[in-house]
Amino acid sequence: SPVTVEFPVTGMSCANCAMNIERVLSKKLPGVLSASVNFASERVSAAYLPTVTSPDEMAAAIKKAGFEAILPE
Ligand code: 9UX
Repeated sequence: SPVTVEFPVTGMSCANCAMNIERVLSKKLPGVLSASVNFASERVSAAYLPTVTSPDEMAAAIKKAGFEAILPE
């Protein structure tokens, strides 16, 4: 079953950055069902299948795209 996660992401300079991160997560990372990035609050909310992917993989994809995710402990 899907699990949701929410965490901060830093390094966004404009609103299109948020759309870029959404695209990276939802189109390039198998197992991510949906991703929503709020530019103003600098937060990511995502639904994913824990048998397929993980917040660590999301953070790695975000970092590769030039941003920094701050995962919960
Ligand atoms: Mo805005 Mo972000 O011009 O990767 S899209 S800086």
